[in-house]
Amino acid sequence: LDFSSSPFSRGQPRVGVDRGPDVIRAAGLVHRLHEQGCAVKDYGNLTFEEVVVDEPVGAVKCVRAVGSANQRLSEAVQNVKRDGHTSVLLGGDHSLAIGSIHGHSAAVGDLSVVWVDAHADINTPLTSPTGNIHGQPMSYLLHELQSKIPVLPNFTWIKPCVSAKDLVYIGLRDVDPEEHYILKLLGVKVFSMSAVDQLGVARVMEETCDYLSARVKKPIHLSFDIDAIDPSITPATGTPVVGGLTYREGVYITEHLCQTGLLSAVDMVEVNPLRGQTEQEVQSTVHTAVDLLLGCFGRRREGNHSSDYILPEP
Ligand code: EXY
Ligand code: MN
Ligand code: MN
Ligand code: MN
Repeated sequence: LDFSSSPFSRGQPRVGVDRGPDVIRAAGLVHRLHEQGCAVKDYGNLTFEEVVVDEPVGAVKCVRAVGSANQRLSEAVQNVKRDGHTSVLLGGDHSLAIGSIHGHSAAVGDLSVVWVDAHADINTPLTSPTGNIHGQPMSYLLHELQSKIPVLPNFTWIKPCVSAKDLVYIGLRDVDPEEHYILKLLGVKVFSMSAVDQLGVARVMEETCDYLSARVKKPIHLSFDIDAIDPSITPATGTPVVGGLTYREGVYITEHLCQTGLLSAVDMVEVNPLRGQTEQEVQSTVHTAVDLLLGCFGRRREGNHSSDYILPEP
């Protein structure tokens, strides 16, 4: 698997989320993936051209910077996928899902998207209450919302590439009224925290995979926002919301998706080391992000061993 990491924060107003990739690396992610038998290539941080003048367009902030960074990211992800690798994006804020999903789809065609988040991130530029693009990425990617998206500078390269029927949300608990309207209008499959409480995570994952593979089995893009996990475990993030997934529920989601054999790209976003009150809060957030990624790539809590292991003889 190949990393494209994007120390990018302009999809939201808080400093520090651009340091997410470096703290996740410093926690030994690449080494631990190697240990569990994954061939890993780390491309290092992508660099983005500086956008000097970036006045809001309507209410939407940092449009040009977000547009050009995602164009660069999309190309990086396309290269990784065309080389036949699994793409891992370390963010950065969740606006990066635009380039990550766009690039993934440009290389492999139709995708299933599993979006694990406290938030739906499906505001259009015209419904957004904040103007922050990290609350909007899905709106640019869905075919069904194309007619609701105004022309924006540096966004014209984006082609909608996901169908509403191929999208599943898990963990939602902070959805704006306009977003709720959109989810109902498009009939998007949502497992909110209420559904996780009701069904349990095992049934949520079973139903997620049944739903997504009911027609054809498509490659899966997992977009994991660390704020999906409860802030008692992952507090170092920009928009924490109480009542989230437990560590175990989060890891179960990754183990289950790994077992499908269809996981083709993963985003791990919104880790912000500057939002932790203490070093312990930062470490807990970062270690959880690492464990979720290890779960995506084969780590099992029952234990693992390589297929060529030979028990030593005395
Ligand atoms: N729904 C709010 C907005 O659109 O601004 C909050 C979005 C927070 C997004 C976080 C990263 O997932
Ligand atoms: Mn390669
Ligand atoms: Mn998000
Ligand atoms: Mn979120």
